Amino acid sequence: MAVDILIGLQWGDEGKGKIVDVLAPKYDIVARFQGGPNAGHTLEFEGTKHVLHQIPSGIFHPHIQNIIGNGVVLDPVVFQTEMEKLTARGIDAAKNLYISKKTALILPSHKAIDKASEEALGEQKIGSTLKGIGPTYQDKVGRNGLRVGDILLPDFKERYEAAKARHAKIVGFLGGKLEIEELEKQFFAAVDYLRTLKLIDSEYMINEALKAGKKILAEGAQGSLLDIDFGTYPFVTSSNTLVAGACTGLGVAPRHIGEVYGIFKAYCTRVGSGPFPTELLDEVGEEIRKAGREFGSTTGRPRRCGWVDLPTLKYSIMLNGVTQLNMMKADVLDDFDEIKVCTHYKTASGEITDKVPHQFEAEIMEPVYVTMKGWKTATMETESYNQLPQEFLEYISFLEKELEVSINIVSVGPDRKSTLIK
Ligand code: 2SA
Ligand code: MG
Repeated sequence: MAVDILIGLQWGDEGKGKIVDVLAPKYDIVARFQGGPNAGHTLEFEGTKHVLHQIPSGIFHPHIQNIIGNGVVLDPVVFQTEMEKLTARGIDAAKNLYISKKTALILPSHKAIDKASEEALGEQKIGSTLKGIGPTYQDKVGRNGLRVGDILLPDFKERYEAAKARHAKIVGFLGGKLEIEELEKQFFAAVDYLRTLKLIDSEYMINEALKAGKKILAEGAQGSLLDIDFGTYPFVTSSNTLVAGACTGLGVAPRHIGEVYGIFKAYCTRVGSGPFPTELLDEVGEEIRKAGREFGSTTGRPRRCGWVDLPTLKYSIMLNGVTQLNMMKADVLDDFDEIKVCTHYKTASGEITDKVPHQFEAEIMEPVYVTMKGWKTATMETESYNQLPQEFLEYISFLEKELEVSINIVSVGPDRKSTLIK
């Protein structure tokens, strides 16, 4: 048996939450392997919208066990709030949730460092969600971090105080001040709550499940272009968002990786700073933002919008070994006369390439577009893949030919039922 993985191929917000929700019934376990409360996975069904930040999207299915893996960074306060929201909706989340003892803990002082470092960067800021992601991963890699399992130790409070004292110095160095009394109260209350849950060595759970023939889905957060190694550095998040991250973030050997679902939007968005070659700063971009309701589901920030970008998509497909593609939010393009597809970039020296450069800005890459005819038809009510308008099917075929991977699912609306399978 294998672990299938679902990965965002752009800068996040591709609609991963929706696809996990659609695929989930086939799986016994859904696991998160990286990222933390910076993620916002939106699911809509039965007329209600649900946003998950840290809890795997399998939680809405009572037969699925959900794992927060060791590669994740967990904020106990955000987590508790999320759990309470689920309980209020009648979901017994605690019953089906397992958290790795090796998961990194986000402390209130990590959030203070995040804020102080962004302020210190000024114009050069990353556009972080300020959830403490970067500083928590820094502590993990720097071998200073606290982990979920530590809350079970008798000296947890002392460990916490030592970390906080160190963080106070960092915040001071960055020109800020550590003022977290209120947040600390919430933190310790949430840690008490966390202690009541199933804290386990989840690498055993997953590998035993594999042996027993269970089906596992790993749910990526953010997107491939925000990967710490291969993304648009330094405008990235602090984890490996690629398939490889699922191996280290869950304790799964590479030979157990099965299907890789690559999720992308029929256009492209980015939230936060950094290069975005196909960004539309005109009314077309504005139209996409409006039609696609493109606002950050964690921070509410307006997302930058642009046309689909094939060189970066090819890059993500290559790095992840994508076996099938899922194209999301295609209905957002319903009203456009023309739809553009960036197939290549033009460099400062006039060279045409479909390779992603080391640094976009330094190499002054301009998008080269192919223009396609829009379908100008409302697609949300479409009942099957083959009933999609002709121009829509041509758009799909063009992308499939360029990307050399089949587009097996097309989504034409936020609801579970607006999902067309080839
Ligand atoms: P961070 O918070 O330090 O990891 O931010 C670093 C960069 O990664 C981007 N990032 C994201 N991009 C898209 N979606 C994300 N999740 C939320 C959403 C974001 C929101 O679902 O909409 O609500 O604003 C996400 N999380 C991190 C971030 O913008 C920085 O560029
Ligand atoms: Mg999101």
